[in-house]
Amino acid sequence: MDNNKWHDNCLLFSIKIFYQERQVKSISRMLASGVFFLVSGAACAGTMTFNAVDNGWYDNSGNTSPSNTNTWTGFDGSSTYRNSFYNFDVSSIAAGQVITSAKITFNGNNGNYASPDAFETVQIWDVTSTTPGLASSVSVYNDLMTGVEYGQTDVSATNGSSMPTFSVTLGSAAFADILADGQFSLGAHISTLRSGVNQVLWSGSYAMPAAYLTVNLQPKSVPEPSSLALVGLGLASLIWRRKRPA
Ligand SMILES: [Ca+2]
Ligand SMILES: [Ca+2]
Repeated sequence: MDNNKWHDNCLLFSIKIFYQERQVKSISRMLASGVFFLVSGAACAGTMTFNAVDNGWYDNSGNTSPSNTNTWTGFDGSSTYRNSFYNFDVSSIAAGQVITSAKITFNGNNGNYASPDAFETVQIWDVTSTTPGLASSVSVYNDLMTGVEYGQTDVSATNGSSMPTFSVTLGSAAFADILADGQFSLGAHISTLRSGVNQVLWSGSYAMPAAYLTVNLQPKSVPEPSSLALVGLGLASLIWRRKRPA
């Protein structure tokens, strides 16, 4: 996918340095490079980011509009409540990967903060029903604010101003769901709504994608015993070569 970025260059870089140093007949430099390989490999985790492939809202009557990318979330002050959804294609995460952390980031300047309140609390929920955004459904609306809550944060802005950029860290309960089947969805719900007052986030928004998912992965291939063995093998071959009759 074009919008995925794989940052694991640090491990490749350390392997390259290690093999370059193998050409140098210096035991101390090779030892140093082996240590560098181990330390840098262990310190470099992979990060993948995924732009939402679809986003939108469901209202409390179950209505959604499949072509509408507006993520209006909250209460219109009279009778309509909306939760928003965010779908991600995470199929490019290789099998067997281990997630160490994840978060969703909402892009700023996407509609307005339309609430007289100093802050609103945004909760991020799991999605276990059908993929949101395809058809109207009251059960999808409910799914976007029930089940497993992955995380929440308070969002502050002046009434009527542009929405800020902000992130919500997803708890470890989300990790297995991200890895489950290549498709991952999140629901956003405001838990600080009071009656009779318009309280809406992303009012008048239109961005596609409205958000992106960041997933940090354990380094894939840092088998410390075998890299130690590589260093040992290199040392053994150097010693053998030095002991050979000229
Ligand atoms: Ca749910
Ligand atoms: Ca409120």
